[in-house]
Amino acid sequence: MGVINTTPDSFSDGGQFDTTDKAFQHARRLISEGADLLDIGGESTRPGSQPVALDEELERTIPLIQAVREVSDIPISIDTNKPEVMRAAIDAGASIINSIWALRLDDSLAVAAELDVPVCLMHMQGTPATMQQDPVYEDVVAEVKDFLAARIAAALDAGIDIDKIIIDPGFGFGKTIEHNLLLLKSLAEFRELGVRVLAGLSRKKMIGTILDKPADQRLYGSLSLAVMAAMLGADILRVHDVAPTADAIAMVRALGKVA
Ligand code: PT1
Repeated sequence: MGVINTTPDSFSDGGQFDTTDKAFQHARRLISEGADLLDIGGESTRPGSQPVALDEELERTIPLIQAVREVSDIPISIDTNKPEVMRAAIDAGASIINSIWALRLDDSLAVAAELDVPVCLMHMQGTPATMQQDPVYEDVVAEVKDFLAARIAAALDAGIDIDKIIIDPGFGFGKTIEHNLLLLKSLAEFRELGVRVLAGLSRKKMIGTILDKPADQRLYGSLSLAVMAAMLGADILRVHDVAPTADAIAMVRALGKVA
């Protein structure tokens, strides 16, 4: 899963059209690099980020989804928590809903069930604005696993098929480095919940802290974590650097093919 950024950067004065065009070019690049799926979101959910208004989120995502749809059949996931964005994105050609709130907000669970598409349910402690202030768990693996089991049950209750459910421990979402490492180490356990597992580790702060490197120097750290996650059974990797990750994962797959 290749990540597409749709947030206007503070140095560009080209407005949303300029940003959407850049995002579109980036999408084409990730497709040519071998992405199986693109994740498009219009609201940043990084630590410390603030919510964005509905109109803004629609403007950032829908024209981009339409533009990608015109040149490619690649599956697109919409990274959103707003039911209106879910509807508009699926209507525009997206086919997966990625919810960092695990469909806990408003009537998002009912809307996702009605749209009848695969959903990714992610664990988060707190909210993006405050989640990194003081994350506390007694047993992070058990708590995240219990939460995801409960959200799988809620999704099944709402009428979503088991084969349309994906879970994600939510690396960096209300977790210290130690929490993130414990979750990664135990990633194989999440497979016991009987649904596909997604891991998003690419360029995250845990890599920056361990290596003492800024976001643009986290490629090798990201690749290492991608390999570990794949070997521990992750089905989908959310990444920024598609070409190098595809090579790394091809090597993991080769290992899986020998007796
Ligand atoms: C993710 C994810 C996501 N991550 C899913 N969706 C982000 N399903 C957005 C940091 O610690 O892992 N899974 N959508 C990006 N969010 C973050 C969080 C970015 C933490 C950076 C950090 O640096």
